[in-house]
Amino acid sequence: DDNNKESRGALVVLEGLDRSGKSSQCSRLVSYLEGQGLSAELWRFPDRTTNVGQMISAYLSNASQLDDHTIHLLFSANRWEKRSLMETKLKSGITLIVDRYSYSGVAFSSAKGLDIEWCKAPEIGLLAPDLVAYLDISPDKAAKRGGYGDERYEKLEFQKKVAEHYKVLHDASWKVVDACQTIEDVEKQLQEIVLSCVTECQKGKALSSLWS
Ligand code: FDM
Ligand code: MG
Repeated sequence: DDNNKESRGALVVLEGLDRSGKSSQCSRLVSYLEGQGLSAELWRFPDRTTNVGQMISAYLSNASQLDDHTIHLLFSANRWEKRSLMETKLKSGITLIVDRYSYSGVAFSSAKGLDIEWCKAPEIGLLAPDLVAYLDISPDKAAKRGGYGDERYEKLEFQKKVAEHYKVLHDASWKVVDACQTIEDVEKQLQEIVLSCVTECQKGKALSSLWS
C-alpha cells in the first residue's frame, strides 16, 4: 500500500480544428467509458454557462467586441474558475473528457498574432491533461464537412493559421488521431488510447500542472 498512489480519474482532452469531430467523439467516449462501468463526465471549454462564459459567448457570436488580450484572459479565467471542481472530480475517481482546453486557448490566440509565451503564461498551474488526443484534419477537408457556423473563428483562412499554431504545441503527451477515418474508426482508436490512460490513472499516476 502506497499513500502516494491514490486511484483517480483521468483528465482527457480532445483538441482539433472546428469540424474535426471533437464534440461527437467526446460524447461517444463518455458513453463508452460508462459502458465499461467507469464514471466519466463530458466537459467543454469555453464553458458558456458561467458569467465569464457568457462574455466569451457574446464575443464569439460577434455581439460584443474585445481586445485580443482581453478575450484570451477570459478564456483562461473560464478554465481557472473550474480548476478546483475538476481536481475534486478527478480525485473522486471520475474521468473527465474535455472538449477543448488550454491548447485551443494558445493556438487560437497566437494565430491572431499574440506572442505564444504570453499566451501560455495564464495557463500555468492549471491541471495538466493525462492525455491530449488531437483530431487531425486539414483545414480544407474540415471546411468541406457540413460547413461552419457563424461564429467569429469559423472561417477557412483563420482555421489554416490555427492549424499551424496547434502544431507548435504537440508534445509527447499528444496522440494524433487521423480524423479523416470513419467515425467508427476514430472512435475505436480513441477508445483504446483513452482506456489505457484511465488504467494508468487508476494505478495512481500523479496529477501534474501545466505546462509539463
Ligand atoms: N477558443 C476556445 C479559443 O479561442 N480559446 C479557448 O481557450 C477555447 C477553449 O472558441 F473557435 C475558441 C475555439 C472556437 C471557439 O469553441 C468556441 P466551440 O468548441 O466551438 O464552442
Ligand atoms: Mg465552434
